[in-house]
Amino acid sequence: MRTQVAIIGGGPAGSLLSHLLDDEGIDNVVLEQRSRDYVLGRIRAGVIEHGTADVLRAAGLGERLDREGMIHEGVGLAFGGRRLRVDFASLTGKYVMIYGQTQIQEDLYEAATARDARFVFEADDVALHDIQSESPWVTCTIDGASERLDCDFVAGCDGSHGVSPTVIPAGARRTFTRDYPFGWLGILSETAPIDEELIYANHERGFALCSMRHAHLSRYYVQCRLKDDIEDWSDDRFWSELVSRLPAEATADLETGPSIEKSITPLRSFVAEPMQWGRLFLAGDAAHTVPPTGAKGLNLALGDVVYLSWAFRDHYHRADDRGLEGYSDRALLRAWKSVRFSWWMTTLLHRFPETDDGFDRRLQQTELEYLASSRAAQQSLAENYVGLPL
Ligand code: RFL
Ligand code: PHB
Repeated sequence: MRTQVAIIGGGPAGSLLSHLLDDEGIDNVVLEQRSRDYVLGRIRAGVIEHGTADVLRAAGLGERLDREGMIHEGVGLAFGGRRLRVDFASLTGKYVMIYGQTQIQEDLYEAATARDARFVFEADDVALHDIQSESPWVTCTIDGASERLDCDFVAGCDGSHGVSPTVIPAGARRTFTRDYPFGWLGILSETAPIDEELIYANHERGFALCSMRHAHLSRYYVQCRLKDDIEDWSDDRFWSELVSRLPAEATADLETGPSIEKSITPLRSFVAEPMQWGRLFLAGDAAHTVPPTGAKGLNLALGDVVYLSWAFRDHYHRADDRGLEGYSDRALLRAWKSVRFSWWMTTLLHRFPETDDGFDRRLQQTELEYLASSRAAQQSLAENYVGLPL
């Protein structure tokens, strides 16, 4: 096989890149390790930034988003037994949308099928070759047979456990990591959401988050210990822990029910620099991971591929390589802002019992008091939460 851009990974980043390149008439092939159903079965992000919604609409992927997605013009912060609403509309004139990563992925796969895009699922043993040359190539195993794909460029969109980032030699790469000493236990339940908007809670017992997918599907998270086993968390224990971390006024009408999904995610910040090496360009979680507290990971991944699609367009249609040459610096500048915001939200809202002698807790309480009393502080949160411009 031969193509212009070989895309490794068919998650949101790889699938959107394929879509945007096809729009520009740039040939591409997506190699995805998992099956289509497996990718669609992963429950992940739920919050779409204002600008991300615009990107999806401009790509012709806005129809179902605007039909089923919910516009949220604010978010709740619960602490010290009370609730603060940060009003995005008056602070920024923007909003976020509640629309699951699962739905975005479905829309992307449906669009790919409709335009007859070349997606190869269950591509095993993907390996990159001659990345520093002008003619890189990729090998993989499909249905037990070895295949070779020659290309001009490789886009590494294969997530935080992918193969692409490992191609860059350790000496050419610098990594920055912060592992947080806790995880999130998340459940999905077919119940009405607790409120019309999301609630992020800071509590003595730990962080909690009330989110949703639609009017009859709720997503809740509680901070848990890294060594916790999913078996330790019955649904009853989950609900009672959630209730104990939220203000009483919020839980009065909480609808509980059986969980239909339950998983534990460790929290981590990670950045690998640079995002380009020879003819390999990394995008999304392959280059950086943020803890989910700021709802940034998916948005950041999609932002990267917008930059990358512009750079490939300029390369192929305008003989202009400045976009490709500047891609890594440009994407990293934006990524670090999301890394900072996600770290700040995480530090503000979680308990750090192992390292806190009381000083950090007082700082959290003071920061939350400051937020409650300062429009400038709320505006900074709102501006980052709805998303910084591309
Ligand atoms: P993905 O989604 O991990 O996709 C990478 C794809 O590459 C495939 N792959 C390979 N393919 C071929 N060969 C290999 N060797 C391969 N290795 C891997 C994988 O199978 C996969 O299909 O990365 P991408 O596209 O960069 O997208 C990133 C997002 O998925 C991620 O940042 C978000 O889910 C993060 N995230 C959230 N982001 C938000 O913006 N808002 C949120 O509200 C939000 N909530 C969350 C989250 C992530 C969570 N988890 C489980 C990590 C909540 C949670 C709980
Ligand atoms: C979610 O709905 O899954 C969600 C919402 C907000 C976050 C993280 C996850 O910050």
